[in-house]
Amino acid sequence: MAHPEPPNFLAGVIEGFYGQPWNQAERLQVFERMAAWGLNTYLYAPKDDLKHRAWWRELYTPEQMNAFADLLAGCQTRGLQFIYALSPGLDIRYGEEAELEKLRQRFAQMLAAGCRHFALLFDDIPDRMNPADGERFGSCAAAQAHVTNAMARWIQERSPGARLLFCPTPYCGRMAERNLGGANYLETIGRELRPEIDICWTGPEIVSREITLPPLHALTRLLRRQPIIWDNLYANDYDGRRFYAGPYAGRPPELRGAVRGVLLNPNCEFALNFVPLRTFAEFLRCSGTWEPRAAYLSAMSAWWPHFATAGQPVALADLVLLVDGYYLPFTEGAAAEEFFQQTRTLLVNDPATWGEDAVAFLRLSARLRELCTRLADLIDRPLFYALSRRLWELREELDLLERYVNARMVDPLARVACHSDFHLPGTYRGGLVSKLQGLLAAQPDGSFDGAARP
Ligand code: GDL
Repeated sequence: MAHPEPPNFLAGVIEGFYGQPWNQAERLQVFERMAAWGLNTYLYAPKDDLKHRAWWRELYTPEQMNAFADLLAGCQTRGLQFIYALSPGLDIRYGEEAELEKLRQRFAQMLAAGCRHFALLFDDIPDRMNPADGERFGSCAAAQAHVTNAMARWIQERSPGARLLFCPTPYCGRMAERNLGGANYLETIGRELRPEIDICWTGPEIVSREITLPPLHALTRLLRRQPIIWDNLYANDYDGRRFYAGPYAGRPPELRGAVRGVLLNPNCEFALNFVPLRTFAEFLRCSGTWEPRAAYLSAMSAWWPHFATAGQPVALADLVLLVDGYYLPFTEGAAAEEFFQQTRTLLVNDPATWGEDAVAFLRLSARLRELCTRLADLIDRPLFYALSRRLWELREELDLLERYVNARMVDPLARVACHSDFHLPGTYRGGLVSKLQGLLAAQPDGSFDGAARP
């Protein structure tokens, strides 16, 4: 079958996070949304598919290949391109022909199922090689360029016009500054990697609050090509307590002209990616200035029908208040930020002066807590399961704060200790991780101080 030429600008989704990969139904659903919203590329790279990384030499079973064939068909019928990624960097011996042969076998299996585009990822690996490779190549960059170029030639012969993506070992500004991967890594890659190979980049940080143009221009000169942004803005695999459902933000619309593509590596929980993908797709299409809050509110209205319940309905304003608390890694949404600031001010003030402020806090907190309870009746169970631990935790904190405020209101001057039978030592904020978290205090400048807490 004739394949359409791939679009030059890659816009889409990377399933590239740590943790449980999405299931087949979720992937097909993401394809549906991507096609509806004008995205064109899905990159398969779940870190914890054993055969993507740890067991990169192992062929898939026929059953696993059937599942891939369905995914490939799912992309093809929707005009999306499917990119299959392998991450061999944990233990590959770059100079050995047998290792290249393993890579060819893995890609041949995917080619036979109809896959045309590929990626080799060298992120999150040890930045050293075995002595034989060190002697032959001199640097990780040269070794990776050798393997990737060889695979590029091999793929082109079998899949003319194929895209091949490469993720460098230093894949963000901070890592490059620290010379991860060795001195002059990016220069070497820029010089030695065939020019048609795309290079992934996450911005100044692994999770970049902002991605601006001047550093990208410098990077483009170094790499001798524009990069592809692997955007971790919404990735939440590094913090199980959070998810991000705020608007795509911190990137100028001009970004689109400075890179070969932008691919989003989103929340692990598939159900929580509605607003991220929708606002991201809208950002890529927008002309003029980008208004993240407006895009968010419009996406929230579109997401709202997914919150139908078997019990009391959920008001859109309440939902916005909740999701504002799970917005972006570095920012809360306006309603959540205001609630937090008001609560903090209340608690530092003398309870004798609280008056209406305490009543306002109790009203808003109860509204949010009530919403958390109501969401247990969500008809969309995967959505509820994705939310439930966070809802539980939030409800518990609100409940404790309300008990505290109520206790102080009864007798503002007594300052008797506040106890709650629902927040007892051991079961409330207990466990090893919590204890370890208490050992070091994060300072405002990002450093840590062990002396700050006894
Ligand atoms: C990373 C990993 C990615 C992970 C993300 C967020 C890249 C290139 N690699 O470093 O798999 O999901 O951070 O934790 O971003």
